[in-house]
Amino acid sequence: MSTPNLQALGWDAAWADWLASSKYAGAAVGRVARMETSVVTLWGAGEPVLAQLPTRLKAPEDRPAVGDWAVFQPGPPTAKVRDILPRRTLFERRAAGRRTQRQVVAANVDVVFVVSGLDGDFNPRRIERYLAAVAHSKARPVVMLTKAGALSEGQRARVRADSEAVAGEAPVHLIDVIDRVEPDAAEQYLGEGTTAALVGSSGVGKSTLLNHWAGEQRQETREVRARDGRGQHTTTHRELFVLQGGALVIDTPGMRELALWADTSALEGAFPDIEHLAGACRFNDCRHGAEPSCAVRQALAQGELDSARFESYLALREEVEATSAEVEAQRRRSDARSQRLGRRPGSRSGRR
Ligand SMILES: Nc1nc2c(ncn2[C@@H]2O[C@H](COP(=O)(O)OP(=O)(O)OP(=O)(O)O)[C@@H](O)[C@H]2O)c(=O)[nH]1
Ligand SMILES: [Mg+2]
Ligand SMILES: [Zn+2]
Repeated sequence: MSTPNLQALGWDAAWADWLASSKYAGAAVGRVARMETSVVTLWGAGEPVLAQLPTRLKAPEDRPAVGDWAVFQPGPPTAKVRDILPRRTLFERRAAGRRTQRQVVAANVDVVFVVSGLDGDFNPRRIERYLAAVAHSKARPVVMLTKAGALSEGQRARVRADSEAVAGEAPVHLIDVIDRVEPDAAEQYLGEGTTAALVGSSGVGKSTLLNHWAGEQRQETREVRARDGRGQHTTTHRELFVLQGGALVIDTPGMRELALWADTSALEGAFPDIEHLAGACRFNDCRHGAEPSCAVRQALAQGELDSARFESYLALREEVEATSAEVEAQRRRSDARSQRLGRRPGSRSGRR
């Protein structure tokens, strides 16, 4: 199989300029199309290249993500990744496990489709959480509510209203690619050279959407479990696909939970209504708790701001702040350790 060329994969003048003025001028580059633990699949140089990662890029938080541009040293014997180009956008989350660290999901994506099924998976709180992660990524969010065919007109209107109330500036689409409800609603976001990612819980129909856009079965899909309506984690790798029209789409495995890796400014992006209200609070660092003249509390009392949405905002803020505090504590501990060992604080070896 021959891979698309660099231009077809989204390589543009700005990427080329970066490379030409870097210490890697003239080196081979490729786009990460698939990621396994220590091997990446790179496209853009004829045949797919399987490249090894250097130690420096092996830690989960430092690893390349699908969508990254990588400078590499071609084989033989084996191709090796030398570096990753600075990312324009990055969808990331907090990794599961005790250690506080991030996990990169998809890089250099223009659009993130937040996919949610209207068959039981639907939950406005989950959409808020995903939108906060998209705001942090700097990509453009689009909410795709799948399996709309089973809903009556009235139910659709209600779901649409509930979703638009939490979607902020993100467009919301109710679709069904099997029962053909607005099956081509996403076309407007899939222009030539655009990179999009599909994210959401297992079983919501991410791979089904990809197959529909591709016009053929590129990814396996599987029914949700009859017992609880949950997906079966059918997709197990993040992978890049090229559509006929020239758009690039990253399909991802369903997430059990999306723990945020973000800063509070991402919440501003996901909760523009609350941010707007906050502009009228007396204190510009108002936490919307017990402060006097809090416009957010006032809007709550007057029923202009939904209390479930405000609770959700507070919970996500707490989560983001707790993670930042843990990261800071981790950094201090490792700097102290480095100093004891006589290393420069913050040096790579000190951070491991
Ligand atoms: N009726 C209907 N069924 C859908 C739609 N989208 C997906 N499905 C069904 O939902 C099930 C799960 O779809 P997948 O595409 O495998 O879901 P996924 O999000 O890729 O799941 P993971 O790979 O596990 O994360 C399949 O049986 C699909 O046929 C839709 O719009 N309408
Ligand atoms: Mg899938
Ligand atoms: Zn306030």
